[in-house]
Amino acid sequence: MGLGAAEVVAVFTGALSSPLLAVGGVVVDTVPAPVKDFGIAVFGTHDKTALLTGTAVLLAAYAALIGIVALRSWLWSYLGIALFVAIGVGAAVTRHDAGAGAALPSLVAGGTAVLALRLLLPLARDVEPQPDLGGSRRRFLLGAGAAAGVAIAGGFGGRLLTSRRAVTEARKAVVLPEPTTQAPTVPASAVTSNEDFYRIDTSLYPPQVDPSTWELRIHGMVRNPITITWAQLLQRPMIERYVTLACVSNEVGGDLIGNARWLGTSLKDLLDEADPLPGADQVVARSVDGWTCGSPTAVLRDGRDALLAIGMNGEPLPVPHGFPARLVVPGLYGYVSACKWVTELELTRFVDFDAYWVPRGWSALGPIKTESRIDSPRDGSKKAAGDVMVAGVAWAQHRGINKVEVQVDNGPWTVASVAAPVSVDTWVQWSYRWAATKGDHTIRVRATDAAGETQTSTPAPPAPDGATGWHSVRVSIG
Ligand SMILES: Nc1nc2c(c(=O)[nH]1)N[C@H]1C(S)=C(S)[C@@H](COP(=O)(O)O)O[C@H]1N2
Ligand SMILES: [Mo]
Repeated sequence: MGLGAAEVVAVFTGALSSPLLAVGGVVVDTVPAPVKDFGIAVFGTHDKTALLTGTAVLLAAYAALIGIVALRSWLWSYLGIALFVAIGVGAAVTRHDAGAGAALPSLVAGGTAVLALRLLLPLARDVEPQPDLGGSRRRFLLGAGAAAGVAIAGGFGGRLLTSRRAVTEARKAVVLPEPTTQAPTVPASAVTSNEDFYRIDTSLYPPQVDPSTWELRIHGMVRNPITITWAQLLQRPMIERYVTLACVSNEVGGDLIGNARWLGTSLKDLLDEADPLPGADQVVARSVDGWTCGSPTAVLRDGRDALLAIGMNGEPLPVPHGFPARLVVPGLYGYVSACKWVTELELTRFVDFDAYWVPRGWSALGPIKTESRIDSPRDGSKKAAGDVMVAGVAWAQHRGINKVEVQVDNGPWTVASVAAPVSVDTWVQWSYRWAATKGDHTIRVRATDAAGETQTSTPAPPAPDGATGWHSVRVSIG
């Protein structure tokens, strides 16, 4: 009941002040890397749901324990609730940008828990001495059931109201400016829709940023600190580009990669205006929720289409993808470049500042590695003998793909046909017509980038700077 009440209060004090989300956020920020990697390996992009469900189950067990303790000692049960409140308050007030009311949901949760205990305990006491007489068990179960009902209604009602208060309306009202330079048209099959685009971030509830109050501040080691508002951003020249975004956690053959049409203004131009001081080799982008990433200043200024993006596939950025503004940098993994809900760019030096993932064991520099993937046929599938189309994607952002080769079993490497690349910053689609013969076969793929470098066969895990190895699938031909 406490948690349910807290969700209702958090409608007004901010989603992240809910004890469940605040404590969950602390867990996300502090779990040791192996535990986090295990969570992602087991639950994939459902890791957040898994974390919140697990926490709720643990807390239900804790509440039951408090109830049992209360049958023997009020003092200990109150201390148990106080501990729960202390953890909730501690987590909520120490989150980045915590508001004045951050402690309130946890405090109300504690008060509600005490109240629930006082109401239910007398009913529970009646059960003990004479379990089968006078319907005492039934009264207790009814009381407990009613409490659970109120709790669930509060919890879900609160979350529903929170989503109503979200920036959905503000997002709908945004009219994207026309691009000054347009992206070429590309086949729909080479574009990932916003719905299918992978989502990776540390936030348990996506930050709700109203464009009317949004600002981007560029400061630190610059001659000319600048701040731009949403209205000023919309006035800037906008370019439209297809850029393939990839997550460093993507396993060989994985799907934490997507290609979208981004609309945004040149990051290089913004940085030129701020005029970085010599030696400022790192641009730290900071999100409204305190998350940071660091990109090499030289990379952002080398002329590639590094964007302060506001549009994704013709729409304002979806909220989980960074509305109203985020960074998109071709050639760098997301964790070192793609800051969503961005509000600050701080020019600094790599020796002076470690962004979010660096102390957690990931490399400070994260250029995307040349990789390729087989999408069809699927691993483990069965096909009839004869012509089988083998197809997939290959990427080497900002270098470009030169060649894709396919190998069946231990046969020769054969060059696959590659669709005309959109740009060096996007993946390419490749295909190979295979004359499949009866039996079990292994198909492998490897790509060579435009610098002539062939994707390494040596398998490496995602940490610390991206997975390597050749993707293969096993197919049985009958
Ligand atoms: N604010 C914020 N931005 C973030 C992250 C984050 O945790 N918080 N994660 C980054 C990572 S690791 C990746 S791979 C990309 C993913 O972007 P997407 O969710 O739009 O696909 O966002 C990046 N930007
Ligand atoms: Mo990532």
